[in-house]
Amino acid sequence: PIDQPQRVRLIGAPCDAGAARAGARLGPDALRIAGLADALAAQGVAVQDGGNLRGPASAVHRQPRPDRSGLHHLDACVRWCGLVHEAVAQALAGGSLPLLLGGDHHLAMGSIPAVAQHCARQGKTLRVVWLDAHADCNDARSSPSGNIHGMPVSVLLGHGPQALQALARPPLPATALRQVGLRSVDAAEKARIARFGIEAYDMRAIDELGMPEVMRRVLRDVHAPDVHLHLSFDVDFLDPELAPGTGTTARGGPTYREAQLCMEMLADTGCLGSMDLVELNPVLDVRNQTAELVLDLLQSLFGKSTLVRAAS
Ligand code: 6HN
Ligand code: MN
Ligand code: MN
Ligand code: MN
Repeated sequence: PIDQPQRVRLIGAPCDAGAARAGARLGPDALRIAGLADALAAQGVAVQDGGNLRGPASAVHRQPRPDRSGLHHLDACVRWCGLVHEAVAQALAGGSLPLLLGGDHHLAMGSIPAVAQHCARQGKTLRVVWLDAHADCNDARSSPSGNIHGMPVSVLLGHGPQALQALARPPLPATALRQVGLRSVDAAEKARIARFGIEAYDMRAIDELGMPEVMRRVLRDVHAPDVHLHLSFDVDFLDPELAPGTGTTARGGPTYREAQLCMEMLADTGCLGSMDLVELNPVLDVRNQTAELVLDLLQSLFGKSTLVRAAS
């Protein structure tokens, strides 16, 4: 129940320098072609498309080994994060909800610190909900791949590779972060989640507790008006049978309804203030179905409901 239409600014970041394979750079346009602006407008959102950021080009072929830093495409990732940080900060300062269209998940090291700085200025409490099959909690040493999209959570909490630390100021307290949907976690990440004290819900938790209880726990302290909710949505959170268009799929993800309910419960908080929509890879998709599914979910996130609901 808001009287002014919510203003959303689309920020395209066509970059896959942090990913395992090329193609996520096409994500922003696949979402536009699927009808992103219209889908949001149908929910009464005032959409402003800021177009795509222009950053360093990524190579199509992977270098055989990470550079001497142990990280693939480090310089490109750092530069992209800087561009994203600036664009997100500007959108927030202008009173819009920045919707970052990735691009791969390393870009969250650009968006989330900008959001954290905004929250600090506004005296708001930041809560980050991270929907992902993966924990994204490696550092250069523990990473099995050297791919930077597997590292943003470590960096955001102040523990990642030195070369990326400057991006994440201020570091988030672990209590600000909640992860949901995990099912592909490296051994070192598993240890780190426990050590950092990250509140994480894997697929077993969703199976045992059910999505409603998981989301009630995740959102227990997410209440308007003093909380800013940032959603970091990795498309591989979804089950790959529903959402094949992403680079690092993991089977056994949430069902269609579980994913919808998750969006509906996030919407009910009224706290959503910014979002990353990342890891859509149209090269791997079938007839843009993953982009279309994501729009369906976004409509729920922006308030679509089947029936009129009593205020809770
Ligand atoms: N993502 N844990 C694996 C790695 O290479 O570090 C996979 C990371 C996937 C990251 O999907 O955003
Ligand atoms: Mn991710
Ligand atoms: Mn800043
Ligand atoms: Mn992932």
